[in-house]
Amino acid sequence: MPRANPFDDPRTSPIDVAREAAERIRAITGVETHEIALVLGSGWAAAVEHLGEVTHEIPARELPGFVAPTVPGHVATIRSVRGRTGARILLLGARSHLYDGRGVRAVAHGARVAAACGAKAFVMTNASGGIRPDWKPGTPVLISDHINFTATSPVEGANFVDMGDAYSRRLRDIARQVDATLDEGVYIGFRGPQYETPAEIRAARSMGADLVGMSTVIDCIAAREAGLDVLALALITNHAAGVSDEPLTHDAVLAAGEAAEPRMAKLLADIVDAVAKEL
Ligand code: 8IG
Repeated sequence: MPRANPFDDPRTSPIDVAREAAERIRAITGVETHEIALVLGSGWAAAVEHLGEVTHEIPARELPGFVAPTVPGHVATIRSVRGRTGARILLLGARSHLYDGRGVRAVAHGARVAAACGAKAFVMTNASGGIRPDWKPGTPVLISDHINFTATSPVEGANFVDMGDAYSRRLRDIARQVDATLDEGVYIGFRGPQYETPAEIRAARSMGADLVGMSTVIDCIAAREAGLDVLALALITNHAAGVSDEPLTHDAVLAAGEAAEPRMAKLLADIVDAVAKEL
């Protein structure tokens, strides 16, 4: 039997669920404040080796609001890391996506737990499709802004969250101090899980999108609502539909991610160190 989803009851505040999870994390780790929270998407898992020392590893099912992920290549634990600079890093596995069908509250949970753990910076990574033809699979890209094309929001009630600096310019500048060659672009978030049609990608391009995926936008909005600074790094693992002739398969996406993983791991760990020094 799967565990009951606390978000199914509309009377339960998702902020309270996040606070409970954060209290459990504090009790288990003895760490009062995790300054940085980090979400590792597909292709980014190897970064753990470089970040520092993993001091605690908590199965997702032991924390309110988290469940094991449904997709191979996604991880199911929440880890506490003592970073190379001494900063405490909360590593959030068990990310939910809209296509998992657990609702928008489950998707927003990681950002809310990060905020409840005292984080100032919320660093997300993902694998994305490239709309710009010059971005070959294996290219890392900074997300500079997003188009939320999911037709939903994690914000509940009339809270008019400012999204003017959704992907912190300051944090992007810090990332570029680590790697000046990092390109940046506008991410469009679709619900999925089907990939887009070529017509949808042409529409996305004409709206101003440079890369496409099924994560990140909801988490970003929840993070901004909670007052976190957001940095998001995408690994381009495929050309989006119609950008090249190759068919789009999850296996090919995973393979491209794996091939780039050692490079991405070092890059991400260096960026996290640089962010930690500037907190
Ligand atoms: I990796 O081409 C990855 N994730 N929506 N489209 C969407 N999500 C993706 C894609 C893509 N590639």
